[in-house]
Amino acid sequence: HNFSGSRVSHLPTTITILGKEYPTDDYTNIPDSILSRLAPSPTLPYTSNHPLALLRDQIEASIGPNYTPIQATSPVVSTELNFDDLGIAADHPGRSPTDTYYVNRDTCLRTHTSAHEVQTFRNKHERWLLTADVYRRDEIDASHYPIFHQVEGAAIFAHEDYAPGGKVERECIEMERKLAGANFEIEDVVGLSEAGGYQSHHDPREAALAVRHLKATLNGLALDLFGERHAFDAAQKGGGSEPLRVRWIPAFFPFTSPSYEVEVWFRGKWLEILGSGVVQQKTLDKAGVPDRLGWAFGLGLERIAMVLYSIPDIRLFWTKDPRFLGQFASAPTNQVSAAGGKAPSTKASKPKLLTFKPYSKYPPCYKDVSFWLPQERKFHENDLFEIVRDRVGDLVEDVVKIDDFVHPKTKKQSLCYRINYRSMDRSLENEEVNQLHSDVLNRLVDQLAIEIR
Ligand code: FA5
Ligand code: MG
Repeated sequence: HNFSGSRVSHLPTTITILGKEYPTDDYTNIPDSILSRLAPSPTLPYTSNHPLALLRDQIEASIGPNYTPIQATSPVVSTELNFDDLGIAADHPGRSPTDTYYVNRDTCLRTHTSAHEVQTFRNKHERWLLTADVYRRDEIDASHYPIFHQVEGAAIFAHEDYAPGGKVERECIEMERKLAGANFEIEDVVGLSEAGGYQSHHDPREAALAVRHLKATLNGLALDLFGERHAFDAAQKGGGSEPLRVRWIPAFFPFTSPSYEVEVWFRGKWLEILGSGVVQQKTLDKAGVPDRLGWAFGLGLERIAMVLYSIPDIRLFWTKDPRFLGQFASAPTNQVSAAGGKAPSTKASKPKLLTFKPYSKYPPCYKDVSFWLPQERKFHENDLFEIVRDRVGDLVEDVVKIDDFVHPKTKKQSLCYRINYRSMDRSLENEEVNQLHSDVLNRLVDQLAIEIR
């Protein structure tokens, strides 16, 4: 059952993570490059002047004081919390060791913030926003990184709150009134059945009201995050009054029904910002709050920050280069106005329109690796990416497959990948790149049993 080619060879029988010892097994696949960066709580979204922190602040401000902000703890979670409690079946592709980092068969690095839904509801939080670092084995390019950050938001209510004229309805009316006055266009691309339909044990009137509350809340968030920026861009182009467009697309998540993805039309593209839906009652039962009904969403901070602040490469979030961080210093909060009095705080509005000015790019240096696949075992390209990441770290910009063919006689399959080496912060020496590349080749041969051509 050795699914993962990059499983550490000569694996010790236990590993220690954040001071705790775990037994290893045939699922264990966390490389040192990841282990060395695990922390007892998320860091970047709580680092002052960091774009992820600015964005988290904006999200918390937009969703409002009714929602408790929660900073997650250790990323090490049980597979029960990350998958089983959320109805993610044992054979779901996201659970494969090619996609998930496992400490062992029962323990993994959280792949999403939804891993904390059951605990957070169990702790009697009814409206909350939880921020965490999440981990996924994935490809290598300007928009993928094995560690990224999500914010999970949720609201659950008692049945009495769903009564006609009750709390939920009143809040919907208030949020919708605000949205009606904005330059905003909402497209519901979605049929209820495509989105999974209401859960059979829910009162359809209550479920419909939960969806209405979810939509009003997240449309408000989209408008707060993108509206001003969008209007500013349009004015720059002399356009002026183009509305901000948001659309709701049917989606599937095992832990919500109905389920939606929200996209925003921004700079000529539909940008997916989050997944959401009405929480499966099984999750709430598991959390000990079977008498509640409500919604949840999960969004990725990096993707939104990259678009909002024009950050061209996801590796930049990890740099300590002052040419990056210096650009995100918040506006002073107690400026003195021309009239002599204290001006109102500009903290909330200034970073929103901040645009990163890229500093010069250092020269790239690419190297190709061509190889025959072994016939006796499965190859998954995430294993190759992992080996490159583990050795090269942030000095790899992307890895792209450039050739794939099967030899007509031997039936052996050949692949060729191009590894693009480039630092964000400095010029790489030839010798350094040669050394990195030769180490990568050795590890690929060693761990994936491939044959270099
Ligand atoms: C989830 O992770 C669900 N847990 C979201 C959810 C929560 C649904 C609660 C329903 C209820 P997904 O894998 O699509 O779903 O990721 C959610 C968001 O995270 C995406 O919309 C995207 O903004 C971001 N995201 C996903 N993968 C990446 C990635 N590799 N890099 C950066 N951001 C990502
Ligand atoms: Mg998705």
